[in-house]
Parts: sequence; C-alpha cells; structure tokens
Amino acid sequence: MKTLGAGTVLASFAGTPLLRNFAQAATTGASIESLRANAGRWIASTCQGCTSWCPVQLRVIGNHVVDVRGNPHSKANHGKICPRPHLAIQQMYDPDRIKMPMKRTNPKKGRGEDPGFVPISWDEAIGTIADKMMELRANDETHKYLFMRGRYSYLRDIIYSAMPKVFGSPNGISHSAICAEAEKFGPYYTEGFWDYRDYDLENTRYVLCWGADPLASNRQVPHAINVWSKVREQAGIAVIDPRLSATAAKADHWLPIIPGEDGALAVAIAHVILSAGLWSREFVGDFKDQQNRFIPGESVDETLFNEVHTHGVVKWWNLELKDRTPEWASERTGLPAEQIRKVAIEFASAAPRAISWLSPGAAMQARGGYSAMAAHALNGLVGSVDHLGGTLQKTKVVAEDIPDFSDYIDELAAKNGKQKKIDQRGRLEFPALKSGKSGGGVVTNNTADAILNEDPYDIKVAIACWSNFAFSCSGSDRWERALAKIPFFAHITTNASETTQFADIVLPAAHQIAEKWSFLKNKQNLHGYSSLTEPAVKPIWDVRQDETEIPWMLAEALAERGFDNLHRYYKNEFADPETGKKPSNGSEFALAAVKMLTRPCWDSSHADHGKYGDALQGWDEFAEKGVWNSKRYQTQEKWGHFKTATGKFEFYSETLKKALEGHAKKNGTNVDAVMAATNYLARGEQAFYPHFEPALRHGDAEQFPFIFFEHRSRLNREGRSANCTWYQEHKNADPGDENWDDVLKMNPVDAARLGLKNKDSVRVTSPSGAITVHLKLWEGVRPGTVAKCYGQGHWAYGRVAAADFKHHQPLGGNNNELLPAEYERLSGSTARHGGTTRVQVTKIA
Ligand SMILES: Nc1nc2c(c(=O)[nH]1)N[C@H]1C(S)=C(S)[C@@H](COP(=O)(O)OP(=O)(O)OC[C@H]3O[C@@H](n4cnc5c(=O)[nH]c(N)nc54)[C@H](O)[C@@H]3O)O[C@H]1N2
Ligand SMILES: Nc1nc2c(c(=O)[nH]1)N[C@H]1C(S)=C(S)[C@@H](COP(=O)(O)OP(=O)(O)OC[C@H]3O[C@@H](n4cnc5c(=O)[nH]c(N)nc54)[C@H](O)[C@@H]3O)O[C@H]1N2
Ligand code: SF4
Ligand SMILES: [Mo]
Repeated sequence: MKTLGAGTVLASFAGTPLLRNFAQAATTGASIESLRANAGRWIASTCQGCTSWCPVQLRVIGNHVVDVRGNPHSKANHGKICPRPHLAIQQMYDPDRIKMPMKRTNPKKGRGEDPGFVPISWDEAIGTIADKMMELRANDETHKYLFMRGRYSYLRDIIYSAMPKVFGSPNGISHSAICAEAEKFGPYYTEGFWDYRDYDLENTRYVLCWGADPLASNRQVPHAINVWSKVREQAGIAVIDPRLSATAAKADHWLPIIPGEDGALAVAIAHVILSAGLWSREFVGDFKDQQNRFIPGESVDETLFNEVHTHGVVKWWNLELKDRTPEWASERTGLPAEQIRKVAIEFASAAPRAISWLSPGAAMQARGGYSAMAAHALNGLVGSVDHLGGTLQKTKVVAEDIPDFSDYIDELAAKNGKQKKIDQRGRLEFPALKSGKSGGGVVTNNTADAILNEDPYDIKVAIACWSNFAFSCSGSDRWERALAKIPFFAHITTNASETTQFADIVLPAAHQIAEKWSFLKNKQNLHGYSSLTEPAVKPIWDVRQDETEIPWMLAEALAERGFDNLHRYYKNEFADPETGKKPSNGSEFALAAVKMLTRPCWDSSHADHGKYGDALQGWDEFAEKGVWNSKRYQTQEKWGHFKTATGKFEFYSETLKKALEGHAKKNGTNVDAVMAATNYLARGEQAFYPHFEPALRHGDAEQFPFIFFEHRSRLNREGRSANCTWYQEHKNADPGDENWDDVLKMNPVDAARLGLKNKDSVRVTSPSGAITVHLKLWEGVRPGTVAKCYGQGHWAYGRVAAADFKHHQPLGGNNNELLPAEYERLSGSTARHGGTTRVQVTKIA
C-alpha cells in the first residue's frame, strides 16, 4: 500500500529486529526484500472484514503487527486473501480508537450534542453498568435489559445468549436481519437449507450471478479471485446487477436489470428452461412419454409427469411460469428478451455444472422473498443443487456449544425471560419465518420503533457490542431517537461511532484481528473450517476482550451487588480442558472458553476428533496452525432427503405453506391476511411458490425521478473501513468510484438532460431523508437509476471518516439516511436493495 512508505515502517519499528535487519542488509549486501520477507513471526488469526472469516496469519515483529497473509494451512482460502485484511491492521492502529473507558457528562443526547466523554476506570465503568442492571432486578423488570449484537465470533453466546437469559431478559437482538436473512429464505423454502451456499467454482461451467459480485464481495472472495481466471476460461459468466460491478466488467453477459425486478427475470428464465426442454431429467424427472409439453401459454396435466427429486414442477409451470415469456419479462426488467433467452439457454445447457448464485442484491428487497426462491429454484430445475460444479450446502465443522446454563436461571429470570422479545417478531406483519418458524428470526431494524413506541414495553438498560445501528440500519434517524430515549446505554466498541455518541458508558474493545481470543466457523472451496484468532500482540491501549473479559467483569460486579448466578455460571462451568483449571479472571476465562469450544478440533479424547476432518494433535498444534479443515464436501448426498416438508426440492413449497399457515393461525387469521400485512400482492396459493412480484418503491416518480440503489465496496469491512486512509486512498478500486470521495453515480444521458456535470455537489433527497455528495457521471448505471456505495457518510467514527469530526460533518453521505426502514417481512429483513426508494437529485449552487 503506497501510503505506508519505507520511511513510515522504519520510523515506527525503530529498534525492532526488522530495523536491525535493514541495517545488516546495508552492510552485508543481502537484499532488503529477502530480509523483509523473513523478519518476524507469523501468528494465526481470522480476518473478520466480512462474513468469509478467512483464516489468515499476521506477521508480528516485537509487539507490532506489520503484515497479513492467508493462512497456508487452510484448504478454504489456500493461503489467499482479498485486499481488506490489510485494512484491519490500520484499524487496529487507528489513532482514533477508544483508549480507555469513558463516561458521558452531557445528559443531552442527540446528533450534534457533544457527549462530553471523560475517562474513567474499568471498575467505575463496569460498576455503573452493574448498578443499572441491579435496579432492573430489584424492580422485577429484567426484561427491560437489551443486548444488541452486531459482528461476532463463536464465543458470542457468552455475552449474547447466556448473559441476557441468566440475567432475566429475552432480548439478545442480533444484526442478522440487516445482513442477509432474506437471502437464506430462498434456499430454505426450496431445499430446506437456511444458510449461505458454497459453490464448486473449480468444476463449474456457468455462473449466473444475482447481484453477487464475487470478485469484490459476498462470502468467499479469496477463493473466488484465485480461481476466477480458470472460471473465465471454462465457464460462461452472466451477471444480473443494475451496476457494472467488478464481476460484471469481466463477464460474458451483463444484465443491468431495473432494481427490484429480479423475480420477473427469474421466472422468465425458468420459463425458457422448461419450454426449451432443458431441465434436468435426472433431478427433476420427465414426462412419462418423454414428450415436452411445456408449451408457452398451455397448462399441463400433472399426472403425465414423473417427478424424481423435486416437488411441484408442473404446478409451478401451470400456476406461474407458462406465460412468463422473455418478452413479458423484458418489459418489467428493461433487459432485451433475446438476452434473457440466451442466458437461460446457456445456463441450462452448461448444467448441471452450473451455478445460480443468489446474493442479497436480489433478495434483500421489499418483495424479495419470492425472488430469492425463484433465483435459487433455477438450480433445482437444472439439477445443479448439491452437484459437481453446482451449488452446495456445507460440511460439518466440529465445535462445542457453551455449557448449559439452565441451572443458573432463577425464578425471576425464568419469568421475565419469557416476556415477548422487543423486536415484535412473530406479529402478523413480521412473520420472520427463519427455518420455518413464525417469529423464528430477528427483526433487527424494527427494534428502534419498538423502543420508541414502548411496544411491547420500554427498554431501560441497553448494551451494544460491535454494532453501529445508528449508522447501519436504514431509516437511521429512528435509531438516533431510540438510542437517545434509552435511559442508560453502554457501547462496547473500538471507535467512537455514531452509536457511541448516544452512550452513557463507553467500553473500549480489543480489536478483532490481534487482541483477543476467538474462533470462527465457515466454508469456502468445498471445505468447512474452524479458524482461531489469537491475541498476537499486547494491546497498546487499555482495552478488553468484548465477548469474554467484559461479560466476566460484569458478572463479577453483579455478584458483588448480590446477584451471583452469572458469575457462578462462568466460574463453575468453564474450565481449561487441558488442566481442568477453572478461570479466576477474565483473560483466563477467554482462553478456557476458546479451548473448550474448539476442543473437538484438537483433543484426541473428544468423540468427534478426526471424524469430520483434521485430527490436530493437541491445543499447541491448533494454536500454531490456527485452522482446522473439514473433509472435502461430497456431492449428491442430500439428494432424496432434503430437509423440506416433502424431502424433495420444492418448486411448490409445502414447507412455506406450513410456515405461513402456522403464522396465520397463531395470529388468528389466514394466509391472504399475512400477504397483505407483509406488502406482498400474492393471494391464495400464489403465496406458496416462487412467483413474480413487482418492485415496491417509496416516492412517486414525478417528484423523485430516479430509482436509487446501492452496493458494497471491495474495501468495505462492513461499516468499519471509512476511517482507514488506505480505504480512502484506494476507493477507486470500485468501478466508477473516486478516491477520498463518496460519489453518486449517474448515467451521462440523465446528467446531460439535467445539465449536471462531474464533481457537481448535489443534494440527494428521498421521501425519508437527504444527503449531500459529489456527482459522478458513469455509464455503469442505467438511465433512470442512480447508485452509491455504502459505507461512508460517517458523522462520527474518526477524523478520516468524517469531513469535520469535531462538528459532526460527514465525508459523503450515509445511504441509510436515504433508505426508508422498509422490510422483507417474511424473513424480517431490512430491504436495502431492489430500488426501495426513489430520489430527487438537485445541484447545489
Ligand atoms: N445501507 C446499507 N446498510 C447496511 C449494509 C449495506 O450494504 N447497505 N450492510 C448491512 C450488513 S450486510 C451488515 S452485516 C451490517 C453491519 O452492521 P453492524 O453490525 O452495525 O456493524 P458495522 O457497521 O460494521 O459497525 C460495527 C461497529 O462496531 C465497532 N467496532 C469496530 N471494530 C470493532 C471490533 O473489532 N470489536 C468491537 N467490539 N467493536 C468494533 C464500531 O463502533 C463499529 O461502528 O450493516 C448492514 N447495513
Ligand atoms: N467487500 C466486501 N465484501 C463483503 C462485505 C463487505 O463489507 N465488503 N460484507 C459481507 C457481508 S456482512 C455480507 S451480508 C455479504 C453481502 O453479500 P453481497 O453479495 O456483497 O451483497 P450486497 O452488497 O448486499 O449486494 C450486492 C449487489 O447487489 C446489487 N443490487 C442492488 N440492487 C439490486 C437489485 O435490485 N437487483 C440485483 N440483481 N442486484 C442489485 C448491487 O449493485 C451490488 O452489486 O458480503 C460480505 N462480503
Ligand atoms: S474475504 Fe472477507 S474475511 Fe476473507 S480476507 Fe477478505 S475481508 Fe477478510
Ligand atoms: Mo452482512
């Protein structure tokens, strides 16, 4: 990275072995490169720049992390990384980090109010929180305690699950529904898999990306960028994205769809596959006489078809697909009918080694539940599900759960823990049907309204960790008001983000990459893995590990105040599995916890040791290698027993039917009423199969002429990159974007019509908010739409992320101030995609 020149390195590591090596190089003539390459130790860690959670190694010299690379022991990313772990190092050494606990001195809360934070001791900070929590116990209202979790590791349950439940609150609220739950809805209600898929890129012959941009984002970037030249040689690539993404720029076809119309395209592709006779005979089955009766416009007699591993293909054709021609879809999607037909035929002809790759882009839309199903159902039609070169589920990654804590839940906690959850999940308008259950998932963003309306009750004490809902949730102004309303709020964070501005107590968190113990589980490249994170260096500042040390300290403080159940649970149920020693402080607790939960990876006395993958010999080997690899994924083992209601891949989802009917019954009504309450137009049976729904948009076309949509940055570490100079310095790595800026991209045709030019300052206004940014004329968005990257517009966070940190002036604008708090309600998700809002763009003189 060019901003970190040799001078900076030398200055900051003076006296370290590296510097001595440089001095030596000057006298011995050895190349500086070779010395540089061999200096320091490589220590295992996990990158948490995105949900890929790649096993990495950090090069540590003295007490400094100076470099990062992929962990060569990992079969998932085989020693590769994307650009973003480098930013993690910058984040860790960010001078704007919170360096010690702080308390608020200005009781007034709001944007622009200086919180007046002053340093305090850890004892005072933790004691203050414990006092507030004890008030809830004394008043029999422990359910009014709320814990908000954003990003996490698999030690999360200590603070997110055990702590609220033992204390007596149902309110562990995660960020999942602002992330990608609507995406999981697609594979769940077709093949019974509530998760992200893996993809057999090595063997594929076609990749059809639905908003997925695997070269820059989504969930396996290192593997994808490493294998993509091979994919390009041997496979066709088509990208459905309103924006010319990095992947679209290298694809055979770019389909710049009108945002939110993915459902129309997906059913048209299905129509072509069936009418052209290109479905999988092996997976789906065939007509008894092998004559293709899928003739456009004509219904088919169900009894003439023998279905094999799927359910309802003829029904789907009759009820939805028969009239969904490419010509019909062309009008909705803005794509040429010929292109739709061609892509459908290429995809199906390459199958079953073909991938229909669904991303949040085509799912996290107000009516995205059914487009997610439709896009994923294409894999079912062509038999690429759980198939060589196709879309896969996952292998088993061994790990233990945290120890059972039910014995530590006292009467009060048991009673209040059964109160309704604050996010209103399971109500008629919020089915949140995770894994088939009404209210099974979280409705993250609705928590703000629930707090504001005190419905089902008021929240009195809240803690947020590694989350920034005042920035990351659409309709973010509601969060500003909700956080201001909570009488006592503490934030566990590395940076003084937007959310922190509302805190009464700020607890400085150890940075994820090298200051704490944790582990992560995931998959890439047909291998699951468990990846360790180690405190590779001693933190420079007075920080604590968020998921272990901090709850331990809180438990201790609660015990001192008369409620010792949580402390007894942490103290008695956790022990170092090698020595049997129980923890006596937070840092021992962290190490005991990570060793206990990862034990099956490395302890030969564990029943699962070596059964599903690597058989690491002892903790030391795991700590040294940092990663446990699963065996390679075996395809076609799921065929015949998908976890759906029928055991088949469902084009007519009996699984969804059951879930919707269950939800309707619970709310004393019928499925039509559920559809109406969740903003879907489907009525009757339509609710049970993937079908077309028109996009839902806020704002009328007259006043707000542009459809606004957004995308991630190849350099975004979720919402946490903007304070890194390397991020700003390389922002133009995103097609169409500019360094040190946050531009709104508009097609030159539209700009010419409005008399707008490059770099104009423009006011972008939606029905719910407005931001001011620079304009960029760019052919990578279609006329009538405008796009902006997500991740900037921080009015708090640090000096780099803000234009003027002191005066709360953002650099760029936060998309969540434009986006309304709209939902894909069947999954409880926030609808950030699909062109949910229209905007007006006006030049600022
Ligand atoms: N408009 C729009 N909104 C989005 C998205 C989008 O693409 N567009 N993306 C969505 C998605 S997919 C997700 S997953 C969410 C993420 O949203 P959040 O879960 O809210 O996470 P971040 O915005 O990344 O912010 C995390 C906060 O934690 C703190 N922090 C940073 N590093 C650390 C650390 O190492 N440890 C601890 N304890 N704290 C830390 C900082 O205060 C930081 O602001 O945002 C969602 N919001
Ligand atoms: N670089 C990077 N990678 C990441 C992350 C990150 O922060 N940065 N975060 C990780 C996380 S937390 C998550 S949840 C995943 C998200 O996974 P991604 O697949 O990256 O999802 P998004 O960024 O939400 O959606 C991306 C695409 O949808 C397109 N899009 C917008 N509207 C529409 C539409 O109506 N139709 C279609 N077809 N496309 C549309 C956008 O142009 C964009 O290219 O990524 C993970 N990977
Ligand atoms: S893909 Fe995500 S987890 Fe992997 S190296 Fe890149 S940012 Fe880190
Ligand atoms: Mo996410």
